[in-house]
This record gives sequence, structure tokens and C-alpha cells, in this order.
Amino acid sequence: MAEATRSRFSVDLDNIEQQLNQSGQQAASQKDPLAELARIVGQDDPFRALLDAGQTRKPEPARQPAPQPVYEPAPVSAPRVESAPSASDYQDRWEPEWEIEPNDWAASATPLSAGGRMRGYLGSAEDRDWFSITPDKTGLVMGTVNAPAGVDIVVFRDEDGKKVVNKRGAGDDEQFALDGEAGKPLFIGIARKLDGKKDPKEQALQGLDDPYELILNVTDK
Ligand SMILES: [Ca+2]
Ligand SMILES: [Ca+2]
Repeated sequence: MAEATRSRFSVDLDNIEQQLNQSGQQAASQKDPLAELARIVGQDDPFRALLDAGQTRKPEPARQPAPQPVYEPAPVSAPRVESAPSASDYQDRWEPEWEIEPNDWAASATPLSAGGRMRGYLGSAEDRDWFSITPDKTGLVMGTVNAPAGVDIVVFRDEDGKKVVNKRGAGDDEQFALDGEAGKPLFIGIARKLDGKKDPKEQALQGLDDPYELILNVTDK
């Protein structure tokens, strides 16, 4: 019996060994496809992750345009810097002053600081706006009037309104120069050119609600 059990045991051991080998071979043979599957699955994941990332990133460009209007005011204010003749006048030009009506005569002119900006309305056909500036140094006073659209600006360079500047047409800027003397006030009048053949009250007026802007800069010349 002992030999039989040994032989059986040995046979069993052989069978078990064979089974183990077979199962090991099967397992080994199964490992390869599993490994390939694992690779495929492993490769799919990063692609899916990229796809998912791409899908999640797509909405971002749609969100980005929203903040853009916040940055738009910057270019809007840029032309103000361009119109500044000098850096010393930079601060004044960011806060333009406004005309003080009635200012239809030189005696009631709205005072303007040197190197400043002044805005006003030609609110009627015969509205005339006078401004005064007293330079603190002797030199040329350079002036520019930015006209509202459709308005032909006329500039008076002297207190009596006899020296008229009107080089350009409707909607265009007018530029002029005055001889400034330290401590002596200068007077500048602004009006709109009307059709002399028509009654001012019957003329179609443009830019009644659009302000013009007078820019003055005292130079050393
Ligand atoms: Ca006015
Ligand atoms: Ca006026």
C-alpha cells in the first residue's frame, strides 16, 4: 500500500505538476493578450484624457471673450494721449473743463488754464463761446479746435472778433497760433459758420448735442 500510495502520490504529483505547468502556460499565454489589452486600455486612457481635456478646454475660448470688453476702454482713451502736445500737459488733458454759459462775449469769457482742454456746445445757430487764457510765459499759444461732425467751426483770434480762422470745412479741426505775452490775457472765440443766404433760424444745424474741444498749449517760441 505504501508503494501504491507513493506511486499514486507521485502520479498525482506528476499530474498536479503537469496541470500546474499547463495552467502556468495558459496563464502565461493569457498574459500576453492581457498585457496587450492592458496596453490598449492604457493607451486609450491618455487619449481619452486628451479628448476629455480638449472637450473641457473648448468652452474656455468661449469664456475668454467675456473679459475682453473690459480692456476695450483702454484704446478708447488712447487718442487723448496722442492729442497731448507735451508730457507736462498730460494731467490737465485727462480732465477737460467745460464752458460756462453765458460766454457769448469776450467780457464773459470762460477762463482756460495754460495747456488745458475745454469743451463746449454750439447749442444754437448764433451761439458764440469765448475763452480767455493768460500765459505765464511769453511765447506762441498753439490752439486746436476739434469740431463735431457736420459743424464748420470758426475761430476768432482776437477780442474784437475781427481775426477769423476758418481754414477747413465741416467736421474738420481748426488750428491757429496766438502771440502770447506773460501775464496778458488772450481771447479766443468759437462759433459755427452759417449759410449767409439763409435765416439762421431756418437752417438745419448739426452737432447741437456734440461738444467741440478746444486745446491750447503755450510754447517757448
Ligand atoms: Ca456754448
Ligand atoms: Ca455761448
